Parts: sequence; C-alpha cells; structure tokens
Amino acid sequence: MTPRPKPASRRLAGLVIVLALAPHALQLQADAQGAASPPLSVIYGPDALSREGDVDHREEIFISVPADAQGRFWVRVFDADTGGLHDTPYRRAGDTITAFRLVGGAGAWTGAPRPTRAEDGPRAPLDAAPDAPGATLAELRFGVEPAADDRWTTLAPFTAAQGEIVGGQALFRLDVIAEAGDDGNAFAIEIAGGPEGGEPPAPARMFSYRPTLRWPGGRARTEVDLSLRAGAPMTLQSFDAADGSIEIVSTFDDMRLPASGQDVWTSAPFLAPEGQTALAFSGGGETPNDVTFAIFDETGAPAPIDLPARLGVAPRRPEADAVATPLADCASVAFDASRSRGANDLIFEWRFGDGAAAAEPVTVHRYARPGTYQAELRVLEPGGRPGAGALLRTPVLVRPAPVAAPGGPITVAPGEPVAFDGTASIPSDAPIARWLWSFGDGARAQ
Ligand SMILES: [Ca+2]
Ligand SMILES: [Ca+2]
Repeated sequence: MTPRPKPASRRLAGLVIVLALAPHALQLQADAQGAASPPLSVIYGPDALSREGDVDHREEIFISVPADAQGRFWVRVFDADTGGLHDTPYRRAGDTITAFRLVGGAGAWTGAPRPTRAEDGPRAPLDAAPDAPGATLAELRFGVEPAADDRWTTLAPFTAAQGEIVGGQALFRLDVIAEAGDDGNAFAIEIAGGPEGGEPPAPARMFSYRPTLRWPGGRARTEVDLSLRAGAPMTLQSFDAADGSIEIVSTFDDMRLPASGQDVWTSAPFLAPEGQTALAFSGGGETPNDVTFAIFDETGAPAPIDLPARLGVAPRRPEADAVATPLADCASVAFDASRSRGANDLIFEWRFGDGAAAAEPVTVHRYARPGTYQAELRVLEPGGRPGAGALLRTPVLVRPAPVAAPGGPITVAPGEPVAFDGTASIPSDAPIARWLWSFGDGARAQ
C-alpha cells in the first residue's frame, strides 16, 4: 500500500480541482432545497465504532443517464464537509476526511463488487472494499470545510460519453470513502444541469445496493423508492437500525418489517408488493439513527435502492368505503364506493373477483355463475406516490336464482274456478319462502 499524503494537502488539492472545474463553485449558497431537508446519506470515519451504523466506511452511489443524452451533467454534494451543521462529531472532532470520487468508463458499474448477505447477528468485520475498476473523472476531499458546510458544492461535470454504456444507459460510480477519523459525515448528492443546480439535460437516476442512511427522529421518517417485481420473495437485511421502525410502504398497503437492534445484522423476508413501493425508516433508540441495509432477491442478488433518500411523514391514505347489494335477479350486484374519502379526483377501480373490472365509483355487475367472489375496491389518489391508495376486499355471495314453474297451459270456460300449482318450482340454496301469482286478469294471490 502506498503511503497516503497528509489529509491537509489532499484537501487543498481537492479545492484546487473545484476551482479548476467550476469557477462559480465557491460562490456557495445554501439553496432552498438544502435548507429545507437535512442530508440523509451518511458515512463514518474508519475509527468510528460499528454501532454508529456504518459497516464499511464507504458509500457506492451509481448514476445512470441515457447513453444518447446531450450536454453536461453536474454532480453536486450538499454538506460535503464534516463539521459545522448536519454532522456527528466524535472524540477527535474534525479529524475526518471524506473523498468523493467520480468514476466512469468500463467497469464503473459492471465491475463494482455487489454486496452479499452477511451473517445475521453481531457484525463480522467486513474487509475493506477494494477500489473498483473504472476511469477516475474527478476526485475531491473534504475535512472541516466551512465553505462546504450546510450548502451545495459542485464536484464535477460529466457527459454521457464518459460513462460505461450498458443497455442504452451510461453508468457512473461515485465512491464516497471515509479515509480518516471517527466522525459521521452526513451528505446528499444531486445530479444537476449546471454548476449551480437546475434540471439535468436528461433524466438521471441514482441508486445504491447497500446505502447507509439516517433519520432525524420524531415523526419524520426517511424514505427511499424501490423497484421490485410484485410478488417476488425478497429479504431486507439491515444493520444497526437500533430497533427503529422499518416499513415497506406500497400503493395500497403498509408492511412492518423486523428491524435490526444496535450493532447487529437482522434479516427480514417479505413478498414485494404491487404498485409504487418505498422503504421507510423511523423511530428507534438513537437520534439521529443511522442504518446500513440491502435488499436481496432469491438468488442473493442485491436490488437497487433509489437515491437520494427523502424526508417525509406517514402518508395520509384515502379511505375506501365499499357497499355491495345483491339485486332481485340474484345474479347482479350493485357496488357503491361513493362514500370513499380522499382527494377530490379519486380514481376508483372495482375488481369483481370473476375477472371483470370497472372504473366507476357506483356500478352494477352481473355474475355469470353463482358462487362466492372476493370483490376488491382500489381507491387511488392521482400521482402514484407510495401510500396514495387504499384497498378493501368484500366477499360477494351470488346465489343461484330459484326457478318458477307455474304449470302448463290451461283451457277453461269463463267463471270456472281453476287450480294453479307451483310446487314444481325449483328452490335456490334456500327453501322457497313465498309464491306470488298474478293471473293475467289483474287478480293476484300468494
Ligand atoms: Ca457540515
Ligand atoms: Ca457533512
């Protein structure tokens, strides 16, 4: 291993690069986005205890943009420093050095080692991850840096052509490495259209396979989006969630998963739900609380976790209200969801349990065959965020209709009494309770 230069000189080198790449980068101002939300990614120096929640002192964040995107993208980091606001100082506060290294070219994504399942229980020491392949496009280091505290710093620009091209996407890797010290460095990354921010020239996605994230305590919770195949068996493995709450929030359902205790790995199997899905962290024995986690599929491959994390509160779901009323022909049922509550422009979906569906809040459905059906009402607020929907299941019993048998044609003279016999009628699944006759001349009997 080659000896590392002293942190101070590396830091200086980093700032020189900032100046070279972006003349405006040091005219730093905390913008509205930065001021509104604390940074939720976190990394601890190698001398920190593992019960701070960071097992490898390293974050690998992948960036994906369309391979044919024109123009320049800019990687920006909020609160890149360790000190001042947002960070977690320890014994030797201010000794922590964090490197941010943007990597492109062959191997930037495909060559990066993927996390594997750890033994559940107390942490086994993780080997320091070797540097993954790829071409270094930019590298900056930060220690205590008032110029980078509580504000955005521009790391570097890149173009799609500099990435690793896979399936029409250009992929990059941002290695965030805590090289020295024991403090916690909270930060956030964004991909912008210019050195001062703004929309990128094409959609840019960021994801990680085993992020370390924090949540600040109180009612606020930290959420990340997941892209899972509905119904797939998955396993969430978390480390040091300090008995906080971990929930899978999907369009129609919340699923609480067992969280890890302090300084241990815990696995939690679950079935991927349908719809927009997020993972939400809150509560627990530490404030702020930091967790490292990954989600594995049945083959042991890790699923991408979308970044950046966002801060939210538990979503207010609409309330589904479903009434199913059998109609007189026995085969038809009136469905009424009109008393559901939520946004004014609620979207309704009935699934009647026989394969048919309808999109009106009030509707009538005729079943082809008697039987017991599980009707489902989905009520959805527009926008498709996780937690925007409510689902209600209603059993529907469609009874076989009785068959009336009034007897054959009868020829009689006027005034002559006629005997009618309906006893050949076939009951449904219950005895016949009443016979109603109408004789065609206005007279009725029962
Ligand atoms: Ca700071
Ligand atoms: Ca920081």
